[in-house]
Amino acid sequence: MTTITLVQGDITRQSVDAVVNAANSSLLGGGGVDGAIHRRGGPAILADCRRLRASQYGKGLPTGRAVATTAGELDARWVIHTVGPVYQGSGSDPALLASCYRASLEVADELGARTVAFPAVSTGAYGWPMADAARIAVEAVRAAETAVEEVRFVLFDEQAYRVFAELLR
Ligand code: AR6
Repeated sequence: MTTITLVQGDITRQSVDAVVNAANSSLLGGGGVDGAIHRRGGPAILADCRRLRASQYGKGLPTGRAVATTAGELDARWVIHTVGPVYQGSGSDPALLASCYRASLEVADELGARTVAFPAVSTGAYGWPMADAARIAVEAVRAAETAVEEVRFVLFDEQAYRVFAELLR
């Protein structure tokens, strides 16, 4: 039974088994959550990402997929990198966003992670409207068959927190 919890704050400050990164397919860093994770987690994360690019992800990590690295200096054992879809209005595919959550939880299960912190994937630079992204995220987690005991959504601002809280009421 997976419990969904909500926190307003910075995902890099969470103590969990795995922190999910809203990455891009290059796996080589960026802004938002990605920038914050690499800054606070230190260079070991990027070193692992480069190894992934040099081995099984030569062309990058496809949208909707997930892969784990060390969490470096974060208070976590792993970072699970997932690539959300860029929002494209009516042409956007919610299944790809749902896949980020499902794939991340599959990786968490392979690792044996029991507590996993997620950001609201695709709702920053990738432009997905928060209300829609939150509904997709919660539905995907609820539908997942996983041994993860706690899925913690970490929302950066109060408005995002309220959107998730309303959905979970
Ligand atoms: N903790 C929790 N949430 C955060 C934090 C934080 N430290 N910082 C931002 N958010 P984004 P995306 C929120 O842009 O939309 C990067 O450059 C933010 O307010 O991080 O999936 C990558 O390299 C928003 O609600 O991810 C990619 O190129 C949510 O996290 C691209 O951005 C996601 O915003 C991915 O874009």
